[in-house]
Amino acid sequence: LSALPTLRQAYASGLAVKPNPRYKYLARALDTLSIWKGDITQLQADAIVNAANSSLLGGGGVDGAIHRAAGDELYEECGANTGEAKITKGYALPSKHVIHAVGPVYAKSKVDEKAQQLASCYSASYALAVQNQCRSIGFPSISTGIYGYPMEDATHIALNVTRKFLEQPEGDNMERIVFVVFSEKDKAVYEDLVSIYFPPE
Ligand code: AR6
Repeated sequence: LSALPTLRQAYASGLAVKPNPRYKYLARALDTLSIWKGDITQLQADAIVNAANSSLLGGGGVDGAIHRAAGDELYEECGANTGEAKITKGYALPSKHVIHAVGPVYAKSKVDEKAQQLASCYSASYALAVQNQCRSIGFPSISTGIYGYPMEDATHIALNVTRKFLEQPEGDNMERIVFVVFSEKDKAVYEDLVSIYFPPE
């Protein structure tokens, strides 16, 4: 984690700014957030979030990668509903915990419902992280792979929920939040939108 540049460092090295007057400078966030292109199974944090399905028995995408890297011990019997999350140990992963969040399958005809479910994945993940004394957490871009959620819309939701979390007292103990992206294209989306929610000083 200490190797990943924080948002403050990213701004200092020239990350472009797209301000939104709705959100004021939130000093702590600049030292808390990172956007990192990489494989989430390599991240060493107190918790990584998995983009799971309701069976919580593994699947493809990031879920498959996490299950392969964690080993056979990672297996949750009872499932979870869309928008919910469950926590397990990380087993062979470098991270201590895995938070299995069940994102929505995108559908254009139900945008509001899908957005609420995706927001609930992020807030439920933060709540579990806090309950389990996690001080660092890595998120993949939930629902934007196999589940088809448009990347930009999903990123607005991830950043907005994160902003709200860091504004609440519950967020006080969270020291590092890493948005793990899997492609340069996805990284550009995060870098483009992050300053709307987390403007520089
Ligand atoms: N590290 C970080 N991000 C990754 C990794 C990785 N190792 N692998 C993929 N991504 P997806 P979903 C990115 O499809 O859309 C599974 O079968 C990927 O580029 O993993 O929520 C589950 O069991 C994308 O941006 O998750 C469910 O059935 C993001 O992670 C279903 O897929 C999410 O893509 C969930 O679909």
